[in-house]
Amino acid sequence: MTRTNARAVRAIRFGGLLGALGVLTTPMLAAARPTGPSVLCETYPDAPQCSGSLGTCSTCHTSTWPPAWNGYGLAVMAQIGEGTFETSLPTALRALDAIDSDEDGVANADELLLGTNPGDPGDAWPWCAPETPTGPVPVASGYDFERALRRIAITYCGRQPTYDELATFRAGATSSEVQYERLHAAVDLCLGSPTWRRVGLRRLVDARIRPIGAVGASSPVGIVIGDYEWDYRLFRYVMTDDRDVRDLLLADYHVTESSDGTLTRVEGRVPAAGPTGQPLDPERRAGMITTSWFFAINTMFSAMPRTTAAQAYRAWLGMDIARLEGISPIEGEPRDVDQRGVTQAQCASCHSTLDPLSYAFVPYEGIAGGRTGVYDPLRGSRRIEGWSAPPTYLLGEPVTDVRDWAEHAVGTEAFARNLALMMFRDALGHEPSPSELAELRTVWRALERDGWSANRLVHRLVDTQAFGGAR
Ligand SMILES: [Ca+2]
Ligand SMILES: [Ca+2]
Repeated sequence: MTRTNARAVRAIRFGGLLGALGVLTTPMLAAARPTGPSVLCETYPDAPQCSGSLGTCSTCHTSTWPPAWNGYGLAVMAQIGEGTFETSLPTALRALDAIDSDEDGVANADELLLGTNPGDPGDAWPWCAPETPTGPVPVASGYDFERALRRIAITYCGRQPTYDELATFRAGATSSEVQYERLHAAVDLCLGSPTWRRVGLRRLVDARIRPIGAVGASSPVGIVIGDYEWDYRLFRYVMTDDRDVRDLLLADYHVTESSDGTLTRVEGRVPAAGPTGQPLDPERRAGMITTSWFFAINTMFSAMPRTTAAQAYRAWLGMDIARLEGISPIEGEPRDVDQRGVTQAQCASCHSTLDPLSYAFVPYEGIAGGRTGVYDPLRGSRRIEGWSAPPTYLLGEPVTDVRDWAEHAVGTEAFARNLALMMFRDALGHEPSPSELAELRTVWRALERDGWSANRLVHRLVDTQAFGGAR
């Protein structure tokens, strides 16, 4: 902390909250702290926002530039004592555990551990507030097998169960063991159905691939920037038949489809006259984050592929830097390699994470006709003056290239959490509540033990109270 900031912080501490308000609105004296979320997570390792993720600046901030704090953030700043921000923050946080800074009826520490925002009165779980009568708390009171069966049929078979199916399910099912076996047989049946393999999985990944029909391979106006069907086929292939889901980021192959829907792996490059092929050598490939469509739609014409790295981080690790998630600043960054002014305070808090996350993607072409998505080690020096290929970092770890980026990524809890959340939202249509998230944690933590199979993940999801609990 600079001497100026230390003075500001002392002024806040001794001046109380109203005094703090005056000081904090002076940008010269106070700034958003990108290290805040990681220190908060070290202090509250069991907070849901810290499990398989890095926390978010919005716990304390309403804005990082100009820096603005919510009521909780202001209270925290008022508690900061001597020493650096990082060393005094844990004590400051703990001092406010029993306080209800946003006056929504739930104490700060309880909010952090339940996954709601202690600085936002509109964000609280109603059953946590004391004015709410105890119960009905969403706690297990049994499991409704028929309810789960209906959800399985709709989510994975794309339809309601038929009268005959329900009758068969009920017939002679005198024990929960029998119902359990029948339920999981239905899961296997639906996950193997053409509806799930061809339609459901496409829907599941739409937001991550971001197809744009107007410029896809079947462009009605003849402007083609890439063919996202490669992306859909790869996703569907990896997510079926108990394959290793880490191939979402590690696949060095492509996938074709026959007319009967059979997906087949193909090796090497896929040549094409325009941008519809896959031009990368296998050693430059990293699954969904190195398809030619991925570079076309994200890098586009930019020299510095910040959007590309941000999308890889958001889509496959579940952290959205634009929403101040996954901030993991690197010392000396951003160095502003392309003179975009990202070292200015309003940009630096995100770009100290984003820029070093992006450098490894620089050698991959964006939209460039027949060269779309090619790997060109000289691209950086061609496109960025004074390019020196600075080191790339993912979650604070140095990585050598995009392949290494992907290998680090699939080893993080964030990768497994993101997959489990993707399946949860698809099946239940909402974000997990605190108790559901706690349950879901056991689902994603079993992924490695289950051989990294998406189908096994669905079976575990079906077993949760969130999926089939009686309500
Ligand atoms: Ca509160
Ligand atoms: Ca709250």
